[in-house]
Order: sequence, then C-alpha cells, then structure tokens
Amino acid sequence: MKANHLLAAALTLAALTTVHAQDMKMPMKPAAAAAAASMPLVDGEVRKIDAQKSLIVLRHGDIPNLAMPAMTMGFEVADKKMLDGLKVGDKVKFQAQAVNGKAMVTELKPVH
Ligand SMILES: [Cu+2]
Repeated sequence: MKANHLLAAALTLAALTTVHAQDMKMPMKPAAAAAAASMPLVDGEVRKIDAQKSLIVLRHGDIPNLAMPAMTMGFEVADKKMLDGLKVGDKVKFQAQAVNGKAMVTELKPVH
C-alpha cells in the first residue's frame, strides 16, 4: 500500500513535470521573438523627466507595435538607469511595450 502510494505520487509528479515542460516550450518563444523583431525604435523627444518615479514624458512618433499615433505622453521606464544623463529637449530612440496595461519604455537611447 505504501509502495503503491509512493508510485502514484511519483507518477503524478512526473506527469506534472512533463506538462510544465511542454508549457515552457509552447509557441511562446517564437511569438515573443517575433514581437521583439517587429518592435521598431521610435523617435522621441524628452519633454519631462521624473527619475524618482521612473517616469518620462516623450513627444513621440508612431509606435506601430502599440498601434499608437504620434503624441506627447508619459511612460514608465523599465529601468531608472535609462534616465541617467537625459534632459528635457534631448532626442531619443526608444521602444515601448504595453506592460500590465501601461505603456512602458523598454529600450531608450539618446540620439546625438
Ligand atoms: Cu503615445
């Protein structure tokens, strides 16, 4: 009885592990890679910076991956360090993604 119980537990664990492994390999990877590849750098100009809140206001061009036309708006930045050395008026190239329903800058580089 005890051995059967252990065997059942082992089989259940194996089954869970297999399912989990398949989940990890699912089409997620190609889809994510395709999304990254189709994510163009967008032109922007810095209008405002709030480093403490990791916020930046950008006047930006079309953002095709967010289906967003040109406008001026605030973004969160994925990493505060992106704001280092930036100042209002700087021209930048950036990528933005929708993260938890918010527009987030995931890549940002100054244009000189
Ligand atoms: Cu916008």
